[in-house]
Parts: sequence; C-alpha cells; structure tokens
Amino acid sequence: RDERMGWFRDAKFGMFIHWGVYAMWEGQYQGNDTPRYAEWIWNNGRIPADEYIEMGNQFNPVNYDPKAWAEMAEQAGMTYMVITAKHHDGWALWDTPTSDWGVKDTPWGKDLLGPLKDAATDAGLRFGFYYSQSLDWGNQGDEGGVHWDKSYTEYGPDKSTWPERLEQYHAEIARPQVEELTTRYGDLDIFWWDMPKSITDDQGQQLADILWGNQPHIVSNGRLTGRNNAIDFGDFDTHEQSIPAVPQLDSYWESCMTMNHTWGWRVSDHDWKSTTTLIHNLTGVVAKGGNYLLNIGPKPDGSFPQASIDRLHEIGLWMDVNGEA
Ligand code: JFZ
Repeated sequence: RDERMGWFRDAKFGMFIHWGVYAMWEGQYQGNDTPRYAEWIWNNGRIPADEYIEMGNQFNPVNYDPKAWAEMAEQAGMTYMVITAKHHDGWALWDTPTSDWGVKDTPWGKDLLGPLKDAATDAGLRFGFYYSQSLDWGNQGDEGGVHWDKSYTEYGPDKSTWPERLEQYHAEIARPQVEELTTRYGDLDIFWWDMPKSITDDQGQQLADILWGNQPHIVSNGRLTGRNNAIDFGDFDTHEQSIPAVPQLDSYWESCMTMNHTWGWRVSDHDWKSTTTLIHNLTGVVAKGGNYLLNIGPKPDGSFPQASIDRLHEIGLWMDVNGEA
C-alpha cells in the first residue's frame, strides 16, 4: 500500500466533479428548490421515474470542453481529478453496454469520460472515477426507488427480497460496470466509492478484486463496504465537508468540500465560499497532512458555473505566488 500511495501523499489539491442528469434539473422541480443536495433531486424531489428518465434522455452538453476543465484545474494548482462516472441516480457518463440508462441513449450519445481522462493526462493531472456502488435508483440498486416512486421499482415495502435484488444488481450492473471502468481507460490513479448502504462483505470483496485485479496501482477511498470510511478495503479516509481538528500525519486522508451547499449544480445557490476561505481550507488541510478535494458541479451544457471559474482563477493567482510546484 505505501508504495502505491506515493503520489497521493503529496497530491495536496484535487478537483471533484459531480455531473450527470441531475444537473439538468438545476436543483429545482416544478419551480421549487428541492431539499438538501441537488444531485439527490430524483429522490428528494420525489420526481416520477418517467419524468426523470425523459429528462435524462435529452442530455446534450454542447459546450462540454474537457481540455478547458483540465486546464482550469491545473492552473488552480490541482494535481488530480475525480469525476462521477455514475452517481446515485445510476446514470452512466460512459457508453456502458450493461444498461440503457446512460449517456449513450441521448442526443450527445458518446462517452464523456475518455476525453476527460485524456485532457487530464495532458494537463499532468492524476485521474480517476467516483462510482456509486450500492445506491442506484435507475438500475434498481440498493433500496431500489422506494423513496421516490413505489410504482416504478420492483422492490416493495417487503424488505425480505432486498438482499436478492441487491445481489442481482451487483451481478448485472455494478460488477460489469466496475470491470468496464477499470479496463477501458488505461491506467487510472484513483477510485472513489460512495454510500455502501447494505452492501455485504462478499460484494465489497468482489468489487475490490475487480478494482485491484485490473488496476494494481490504483488508490481507493474507504467507502466500499458497510462502515462508511472503514478502510478495510480502501487506502484513505474521506472527511466530508470538514477538516479534522488535529493533524493526522501518519495516515492517508482527504477532505472533500463543495464551494456552495451542493455537489451537483443548483441554479439558486448563490452562497459561495470566498476564495480566501477556500485557500484557508486548502492550507489547513495540507498542513494537517491531508489532501483537499474541491468540488465543481458543472451545468447541463457542460460549462462550469462562473462563480467556480472565478474562484479557481483566483486560487491560481495565489498559487503562482505561494504555491509549490
Ligand atoms: C455522498 C453522496 O450522497 C453525495 O451526493 C455526494 O456525492 C458526497 C460526496 O457523498 O454523501 C455523503 C457520504 C458520506 C458522508 C456524508 C455525505 N459521511 O460519511 O459523512
């Protein structure tokens, strides 16, 4: 482990990207802001499945410019990038053959991840994927869609069938998709699991075997199995929206944070952290031995929010004077 962790120990600053169909809703359903995070809008907005899927099928980010994304990260002093290959809504940002729920069945119609990996590599960034291994509302993953639309899901209120359905989802979707993600894009640097929910140790082990079987040098966070952040399978611990009070110099960890109050794009959230606050967070995390993974929630057309662009630029100006190459 220590050998493959080399780059991560010195990574310091990375870009997290939460992007997918949820961006098209812009954090609002029927004119109202939905509760909590905008990337949870299908669930938290109680959006009927046919409406959410119909929206997804129109995804067409005509201004998607992976080179511009990677260059903005690089000029801000970032050294790595993690993008949501699939978030909890189950929508795949690549042309997965295992499900129709993804970018291939849209006007855009083509892989979003490969071009970004190439651009990141060209900009000198390490690169990898976030993958929601357990929650998957579109492909009947953990808990199916019970929160938002009982008529769509095949899961009922009878919880006794969930373990079988969860295993069916792992066999038909999660394991094949992790296989695809870890074989189609050459060498990857980082893999970011999220929200283990009721995944079993065996299901976690199988995903871990696929991951490290295909990518022996990859580093992964500690959110694969039941205990969030238990690093029994992973390499590093993730602090969510917070910075530990005391230095943790003898372990691998990361703080991930948003610039406003949501990971996915929300048009009405104008409460952005100042550049000064972001730099304080960055230096605080790095001084305590961690890496700062700062999130961008791109808009549905593929552009970054202007407030995010401005902050990345200003952080870059500070880096030019104070940063270390
Ligand atoms: C998860 C996701 O549900 C969310 O949408 C986003 O992707 C975020 C990065 O990760 O949310 C979490 C996961 C774990 C904790 C908190 C929020 N946690 O361990 O405190």
